Amino acid sequence: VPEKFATLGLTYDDVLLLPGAADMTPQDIDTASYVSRNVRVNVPLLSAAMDKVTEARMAIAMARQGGAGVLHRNLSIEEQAAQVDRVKRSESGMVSDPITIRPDATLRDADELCGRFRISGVPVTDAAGKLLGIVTNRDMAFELDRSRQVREVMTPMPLVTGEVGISGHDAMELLRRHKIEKLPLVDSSGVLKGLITVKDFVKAEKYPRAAKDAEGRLIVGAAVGVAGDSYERAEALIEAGVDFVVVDTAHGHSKLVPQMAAKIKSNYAVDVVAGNVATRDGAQALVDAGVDGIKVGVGPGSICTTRVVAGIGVPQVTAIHEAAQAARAAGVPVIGDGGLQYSGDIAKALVAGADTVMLGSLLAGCEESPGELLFINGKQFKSYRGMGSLGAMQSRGETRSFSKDRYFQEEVGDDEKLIPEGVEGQVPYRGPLASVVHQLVGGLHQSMYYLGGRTIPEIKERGRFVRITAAGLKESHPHDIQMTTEAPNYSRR
Ligand code: RVP
Repeated sequence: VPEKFATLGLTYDDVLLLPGAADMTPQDIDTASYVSRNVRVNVPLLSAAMDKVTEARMAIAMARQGGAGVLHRNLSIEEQAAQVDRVKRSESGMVSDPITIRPDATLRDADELCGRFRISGVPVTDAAGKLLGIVTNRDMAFELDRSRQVREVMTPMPLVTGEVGISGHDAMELLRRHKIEKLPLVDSSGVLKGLITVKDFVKAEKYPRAAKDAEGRLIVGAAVGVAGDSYERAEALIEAGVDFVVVDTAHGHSKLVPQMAAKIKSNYAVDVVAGNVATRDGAQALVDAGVDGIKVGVGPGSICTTRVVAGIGVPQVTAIHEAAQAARAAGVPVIGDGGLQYSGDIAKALVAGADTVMLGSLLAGCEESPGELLFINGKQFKSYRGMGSLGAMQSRGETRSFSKDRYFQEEVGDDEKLIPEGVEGQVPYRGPLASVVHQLVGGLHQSMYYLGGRTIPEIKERGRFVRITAAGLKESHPHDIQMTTEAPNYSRR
């Protein structure tokens, strides 16, 4: 008979990391890690698949900072796939499948296209894809009659073009020499094959740590469920170029999750992350299903009430450590999802066995998260809520909620009968993501130096914990002082 009581469950506030010998300099530190078997990031941070945290804008910002966003799924398949598309097109060495327009389209059409994709000009092609010209802001700005055709105002061929496969350096030279912003790439028969823009070079310099795929496009993940048309959702996301699909449920140790993961994997060469689990057995079941990453966390989330509503969960440091026992042996990366409050919690999660962490509340207050700024008593906030909260699960008018099945309540017809497992609220406004990530990654650098590890695999190997008491936790936080100035990385909760 198995033991009735598992080991003592510990979480972030129950432990500290022991300082270790550091035979290195802070400059040696490298924070790169893996989200899943084939998806590498430069900082081990993911933004949560929640409707108040990650849409395209946050995902773009996260990838530019070196991590990745996981697009939430509380919206239609078309909308979510369009967001993947926006991230994948946002920045790249070369756009391999550029947006184009036909010569008989109107300027109004061109305006609409540029607005939708936030671009400043579009190559003009015929039905066979042959490049006829380019229409940019410069061609369009002074044209009052928006019903005129693109062919009448475009800059026609011959244009300065490059060959497919041109080096970044040569492309930049051409842009510079001809003082142009866009370089279409064509094959020997004049068919448009790609586009290089000056903006991409500027961004590459501005975001040197950006997490990118083999083609230089930003990395992005997206969540799917297990019910209804979830498989069609996965197909649409993959079609749009998503780097990893996350089979996202509150109970990953249920047969539907490995089934969905296996179905996607058997048909597509895309990384599939699945979760959430909080035990070794739960992780093993996902390893056996062949997943590429395992997401760990049942109940640690700041907005989560699963542990009180259902009495279920495992304190997060123990959950990560247990799950990692199964995952590590199989070479499957682990994501520590939820419950992080301070930068120091990142290193604790990694030493416990995670490869990356997923953040909700720490990022919900950023400029780039969905939702308006709220002003309350002169202070700025942004709203944040659990995906299992009433607000997120309720259908509003015409809009259907797609997050009910995360909590197995797809079949509940009447919104009054839902059993919420999350709450709704607000978090302080924190400004642009870049400054928040700067503090989080800076804190992680400090942790790694104290631990004496150059890389994340090294700190996972070498890091040791000490368990602390309530008195130890009190000693950890500022004490015996009345704080007068907010630190950018510390506020008491
Ligand atoms: P936190 O960072 O502590 O805010 O936690 C975020 C995580 O909480 C999410 O990534 C998700 O796993 C979990 N979550 C989201 N909604 C709910 C809920 O309604 N219970 N929980």
